[in-house]
Amino acid sequence: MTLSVGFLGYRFIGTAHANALARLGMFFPDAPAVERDVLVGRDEEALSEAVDQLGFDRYATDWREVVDEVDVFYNLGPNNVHADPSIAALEADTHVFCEKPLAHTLEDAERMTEAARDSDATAGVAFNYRFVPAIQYARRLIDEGELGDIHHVRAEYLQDWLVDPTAPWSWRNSEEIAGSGALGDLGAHSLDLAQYLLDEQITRVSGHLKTFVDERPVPGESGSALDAEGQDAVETRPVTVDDAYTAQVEFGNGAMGVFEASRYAAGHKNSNVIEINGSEGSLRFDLERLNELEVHTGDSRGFETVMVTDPGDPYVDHWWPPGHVLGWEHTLIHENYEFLTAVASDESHSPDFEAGLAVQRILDAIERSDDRGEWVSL
Ligand code: SOE
Repeated sequence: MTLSVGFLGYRFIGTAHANALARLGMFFPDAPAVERDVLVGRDEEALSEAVDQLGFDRYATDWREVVDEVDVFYNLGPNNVHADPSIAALEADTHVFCEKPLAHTLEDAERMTEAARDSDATAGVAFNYRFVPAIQYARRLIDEGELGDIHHVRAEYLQDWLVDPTAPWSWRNSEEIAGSGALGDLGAHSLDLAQYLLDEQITRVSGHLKTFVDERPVPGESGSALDAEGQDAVETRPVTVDDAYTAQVEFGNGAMGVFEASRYAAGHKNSNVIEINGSEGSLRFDLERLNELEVHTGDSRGFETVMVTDPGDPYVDHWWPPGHVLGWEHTLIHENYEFLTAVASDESHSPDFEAGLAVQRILDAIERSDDRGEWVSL
């Protein structure tokens, strides 16, 4: 059976998923065969170029025509278009893989999850960092009790692409479109990772959000924020989301957590770090060194750096000999392998929309906590 696939969205993350589908059969021969059928967007010129570049058969400008024509619908658009197309697809029993965060509002995330519960199709949310070999290795260590009882988590996700006040306005700066800023874009990853690694839900939060630059220039016709003509008179739009957030949280087992994310942290490109401390040991992961895991257990005096590139390590036997390191794009190949395998065998995928909703509830609670200046329970 070949699964026909339609993508809504074809830029950064669309290209990353298209790359994953192109590599899948080569490295995961037991993965279901996939036909990159249709790309959906609004700009026909850009779409027709993307169709060729990403190896699709055709394009369409209305998702309504597509959601029941394909076997699998990938929702890779801005957050405010996650709900309606995904719900329409699920109502047609078309499988849906949706980018994170699940939606731009809690209400939409709830509607999407309801549709997933009522559908016979598989619904997955693309928290790709669960599929880093070192993260799965870390989860195994925690499951096997190597760290003892987990007491403390700290997670930071730092980028610097908004430090420059002339960095152009984009949908990621709009509450109406994105829902939140660093919180939903980056914090969603950390919160999901922590809940996944601990196998525990966050039960209460205290949050703080901050916007450092409150308006940004809109790109001109050249696509540049500072268009050659009128460098002094560029149009600006308000930034209505956070540039950074911090949160303290408590997990169901009583463990405490400290979370932060920023897109305004000079010098940090994509630093997604999580550290977990237990009664018997600790571990630390940094996406910028994703082939490694720092582990402290037993009597060792400090942390040992473990290269997670051996054939027995998660997914590694599909790739290269030990030490021939993997990169960010492999996380998407692994998650697509798992998702499409679940689709082909009519099973649910983990993380599903329930996991996406669980994170959305935390995002919402962090914002409410910031508004009220007090802890909020989930
Ligand atoms: C942009 O901040 C972004 O691409 C996020 O949207 C992704 O989820 C993250 O993986 C990298 O940064």
